[in-house]
Amino acid sequence: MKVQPRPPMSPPPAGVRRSAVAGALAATVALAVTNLVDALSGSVPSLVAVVGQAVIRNTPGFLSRGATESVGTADKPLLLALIIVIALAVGARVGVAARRRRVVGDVVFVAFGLFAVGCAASLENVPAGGALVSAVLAAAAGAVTLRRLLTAADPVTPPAERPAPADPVTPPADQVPAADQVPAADEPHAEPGSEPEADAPVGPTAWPGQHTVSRRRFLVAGSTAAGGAAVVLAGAWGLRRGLGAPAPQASVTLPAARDASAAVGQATRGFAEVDGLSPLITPNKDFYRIDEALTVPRVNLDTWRLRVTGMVDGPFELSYDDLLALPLVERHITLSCVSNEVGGPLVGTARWLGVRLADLLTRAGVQPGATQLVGRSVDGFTVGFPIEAATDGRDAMVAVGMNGEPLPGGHGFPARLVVPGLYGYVSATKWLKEIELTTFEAFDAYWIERNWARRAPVKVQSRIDVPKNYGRVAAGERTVAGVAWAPHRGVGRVEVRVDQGPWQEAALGPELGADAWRQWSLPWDATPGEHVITTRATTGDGEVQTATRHSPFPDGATGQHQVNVRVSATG
Ligand SMILES: Nc1nc2c(c(=O)[nH]1)N[C@H]1C(S)=C(S)[C@@H](COP(=O)(O)O)O[C@H]1N2
Ligand SMILES: [Mo]
Repeated sequence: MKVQPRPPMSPPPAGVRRSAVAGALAATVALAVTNLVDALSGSVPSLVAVVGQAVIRNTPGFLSRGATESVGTADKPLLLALIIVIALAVGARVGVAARRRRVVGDVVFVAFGLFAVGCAASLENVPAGGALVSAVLAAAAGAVTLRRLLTAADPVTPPAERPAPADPVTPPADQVPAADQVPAADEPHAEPGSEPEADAPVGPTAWPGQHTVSRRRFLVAGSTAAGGAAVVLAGAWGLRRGLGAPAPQASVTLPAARDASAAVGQATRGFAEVDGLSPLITPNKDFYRIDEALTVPRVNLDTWRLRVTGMVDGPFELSYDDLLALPLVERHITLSCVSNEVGGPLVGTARWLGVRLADLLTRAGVQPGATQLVGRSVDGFTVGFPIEAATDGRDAMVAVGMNGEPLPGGHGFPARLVVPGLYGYVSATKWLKEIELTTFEAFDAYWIERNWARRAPVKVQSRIDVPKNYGRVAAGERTVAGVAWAPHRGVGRVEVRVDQGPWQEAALGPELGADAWRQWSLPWDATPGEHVITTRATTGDGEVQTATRHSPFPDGATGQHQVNVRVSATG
């Protein structure tokens, strides 16, 4: 299609409303194309995701905290939806602007493409060349669609020279494009006429039937564009759902641990009979997921390497197979998020299989003066924690397995850090690619740059799972039950208090080691009325969970979990 400016004898421009629809549809087509590139390439995220990721990276800490506090883990879908809405709104506006000067549309689509490529270039794991291809295809598809739709939206006008058609309803066939044929933008039209702003042109140049014909033509062109976008999106979806390559985990067989954690077997059943109590081991599909990755980073196992670098005598790198060939340990470790509110869901316990960090550090030879271990992800996310947490005897590891399976994509495949006793944001890098030994003076990790605390040991917490907050129960013999954790130090005791009554010691479930949470339960003779149940835990080394409430920022929430329960008289 030629992209020259319209000749002076151009017909009146399309109506505002149709032009806006045309612009929004063109934007939809452009976004759909980037979605297809995503599905086909497996490595170039859709440009919506690319822009969204750049937005996340550039959002100041206090703003992202506000977002998480107000909408929680819905923040990512909301961000994506917002970007799509903005893109369609801008598209609509551009459609209106381009109805007189088509080139405006071309310019804006190219500008959006360049903007997306700029965003991609700022992200570590988005191939710039791939993003460029995606942007070029999207800009071309968007610009061409817009031109075609605007032309289809142009009012159909009879030639000035000819008399009005004899048939008052049907204009001469040669003046009316067939309904399914979208004329080129520069197709000559004879009648400059007046410039109607409305979709139904009336006035001296209108002829009977004109409105119907032009409307039908636009409807056909518009539905073709919408249908095309739908087909492209469905194709992309299908490709991602199984028609494409199988998940890389499928080709992995994990070796057994040389040194498996004790007490798995029967013990892992825990207090299975208490309805509503968290299972002792959190199934992978139920394990909370927190990260700033808008789309799960996809790692090519053939080229992926884990590098140990920085203040070490002998830096080295490992392939996935190298890593699996090292001695593996398997441990139950409770992982929790610093953003977890008292009583919140951002905590879970898994059986992690991996290589002890201490082994890797011994091999590298940490130089004196190094204080901080930085874990870097393929997408540029970083954590940092004191090197002692890897060398003081605890089972800090580079994990490759979670509950007997290769790490799921959302939990860091192919490898991640797990450090007992530290919140995830300072320790648990997923999609790990580099372990760098450095100092705290030399480097601030991702969330430290956003003002969260540099040191973040997990605070002792106990959570009531049963009964539910604001739940109703019938009077009689009930059970109060939950989980308590103080990874690395262990849980020594859990206590429960009903209303202002005495603290009562709960029974503890099976012990999976100091790094894993404990289930607990206590029989409760529930009497009719409203009750407040409170719990607190004490660590293995004697620290009692404080009642003082504090928000998660900057180093983890404190306070005791309480639930309100209404007990109804039986019968
Ligand atoms: N690459 C990467 N790793 C990451 C994060 C992230 O944003 N990116 N978030 C961390 C945080 S804040 C937490 S709490 C844990 C959560 O791990 P999970 O999603 O497997 O539960 O991952 C950590 N590792
Ligand atoms: Mo977190």
